Amino acid sequence: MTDSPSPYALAEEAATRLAELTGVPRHDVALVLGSGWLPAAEALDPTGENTTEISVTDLPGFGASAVAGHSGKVRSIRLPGGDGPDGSGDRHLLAFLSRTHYYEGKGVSAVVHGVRTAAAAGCRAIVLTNGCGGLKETWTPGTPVLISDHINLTGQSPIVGANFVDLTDLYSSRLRDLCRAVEPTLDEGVYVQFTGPHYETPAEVRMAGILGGHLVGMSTTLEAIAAREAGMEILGISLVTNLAAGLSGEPLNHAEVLEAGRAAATRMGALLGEVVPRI
Ligand code: 8IG
Repeated sequence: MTDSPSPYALAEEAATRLAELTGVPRHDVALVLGSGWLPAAEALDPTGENTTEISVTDLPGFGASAVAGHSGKVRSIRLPGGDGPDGSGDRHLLAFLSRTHYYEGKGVSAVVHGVRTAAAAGCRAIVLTNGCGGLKETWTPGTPVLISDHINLTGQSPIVGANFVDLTDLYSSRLRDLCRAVEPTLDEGVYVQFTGPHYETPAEVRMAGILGGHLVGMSTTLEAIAAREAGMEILGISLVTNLAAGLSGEPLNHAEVLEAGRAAATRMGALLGEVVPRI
């Protein structure tokens, strides 16, 4: 039997195939869309004329999604504004329309394969978005919050081997400042990743608060660690779609998540449309 390629080598293979399928030799910025974010992402290229879409399953290392209705598409989008900061021609965004979650049980390397593929494709920065629960009563459903730091409660790391990666300023203060230059009222908070797929108990939400958390969700932290390992600059934006369990007196349901995303799409689309080309 031959050894399977390392996760890093597999990402190189995926990036090579991505360049062939999109005709874009290198990408500059990556975007991962969380729950409720798809409508906002449409604002990055409303006509679709600057977009090429492929299925992730056409790239090495991406399995078919277990979640019905999760299309598993990735878009290559030529960014407006022509030359990048260094005057080197058109810049391209690599947008993953969905992600692999830890709770799918495919392992941590599957969770971060998109991030590593983006790095291998040339991306120097990544925007990680998610839908999550909020611990502050003032964050009504549909409120975007910048991630300032995280607490990873999965007990896992995506890093293979003795690579002691520094996570200071993991969520770039430069990119958070860039967002606030566009939208000065943006709040920020510490994101706590639980494994899911169940939501938290009210006691777990209180624990997250005692630990210093403000946002609770089921993604993002492992991806951020892999992105930092790969040398990328990271922007994390949470869309608070619900008050965390026990804070509203109502049970949580997935429908309100999707509805909050739809309601906030215009605001989030404007934010992404302003921020992404400036990264
Ligand atoms: I959307 O309240 C969404 N995702 N863990 N808790 C967790 N994940 C979430 C929540 C939430 N809302």
